[in-house]
Formats: sequence, structure tokens, C-alpha cells
Amino acid sequence: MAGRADVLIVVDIQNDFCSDGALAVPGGEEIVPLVNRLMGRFAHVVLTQDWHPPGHLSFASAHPGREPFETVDLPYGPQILWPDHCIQDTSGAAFHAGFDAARAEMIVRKGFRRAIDSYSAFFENDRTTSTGLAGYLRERGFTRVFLAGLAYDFCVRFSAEDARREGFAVTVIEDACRSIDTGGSRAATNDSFARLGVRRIMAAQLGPVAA
Ligand code: VGL
Ligand code: ZN
Repeated sequence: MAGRADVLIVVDIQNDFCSDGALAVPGGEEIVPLVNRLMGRFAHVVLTQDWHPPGHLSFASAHPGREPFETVDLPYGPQILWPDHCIQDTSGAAFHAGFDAARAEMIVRKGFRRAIDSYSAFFENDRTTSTGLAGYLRERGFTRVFLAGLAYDFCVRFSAEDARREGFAVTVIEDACRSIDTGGSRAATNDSFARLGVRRIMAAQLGPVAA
């Protein structure tokens, strides 16, 4: 088992990021069995859930004449436009049916402000609006954050980077993630993790103890 100071954060295992979803991540649902097994090895599990209101400003449909995967300038900086996805209380926003969400002690919903996207579980895309997660993790005594889920190069990436900046030791379990890979985002993620000291491992490397 992982230690008392370890928490696994499982990012956005939602229907819209799986095959036939509105923002399907290639192979998204393939990680579900592995993620379920991983959760069994951690005493503490936190989930995130992308949770947008209709008409969210990260949706291309909210910008007449724009297409998904184009970038626009919003007041807080550049924002990639996405297909409408993970709309609150729709089946697309629900966790994948095969995902064992019951183990989670906490679910962080993000992206619920119409005018700010939130890739990270810690800070929204304006980089200043906090979700409160860092304080929650610190108050519970966690020092090591492990991450898995969707998508490696967006919500897992931003969460890992912020966790590192917040002072946690951070490990991303790479085979328990899948990427969107738009505009070189996957390679940029690997570079960023190397710069920031975010560790990348395969699930098998966790061994009998997540050390
Ligand atoms: C995500 C794009 C938009 C993710 C969420 O979960 O990685 N990516 N919303
Ligand atoms: Zn989203």
C-alpha cells in the first residue's frame, strides 16, 4: 500500500473524454481498469470532474466563427477552444460507467465559472482563482501527490505543475493517462515535467509499496 502521506488524484474519467464522447481522448477508456486497480493501492483517493455550465467560454460554440482547437485571447490569456463537453449534470459529464468512483474521499469540480476554464485541480486558467485543493491536501497531511487520468497533456499536466509549485512531491503514472496531443502538447508536457521535477513512472514501478 501507499503511505499515509500519499494521495492519488484521478483526473476527469468522464464519458465526454472517452470514445464517442464530445472531446474524446484517444484511448481514454482504456485506462479505466488500470486506474481502478491503482486506486486499490492508495489509502486516499481524490477525483476531479470537469463541470462546465452551458455556453462556457472555453467552448468554440461560444465564439461565432471559431472552430474547436483554435486558440483565442481571453482576458486571462490564450485559451484553446474545445467542443462543448462535460456540461453539468449531463451524461457526458458523468464518470465512465466502469470507473470505481466510490473509493474517492473528495471530488473536486472545476470549470464551473462561465468565463474561466480550469484545467488544473488547484488553480483555474487565470492562474489566480484557487479551487482550495492545496489547502485541503495540506490540512490532511498529504505530502506526496500521484496523478492519473485524462488528459495527460491538459488537466493532468496543469494539476501536476500546480501541485509541484504548491510544494508537493509529484509523480504522474504515465500508463494510467492518455493525451489529446494537439499542437505538440504532449511533448511540451514532458519537457515541463522535466523542468519542474515532476516524476513520471509506469504503474508497475509502484511495486508493492508506492514509494
Ligand atoms: C480537459 C480540455 C478541456 C482535460 C478538460 O480534462 O484534460 N481538456 N477540458
Ligand atoms: Zn473542460
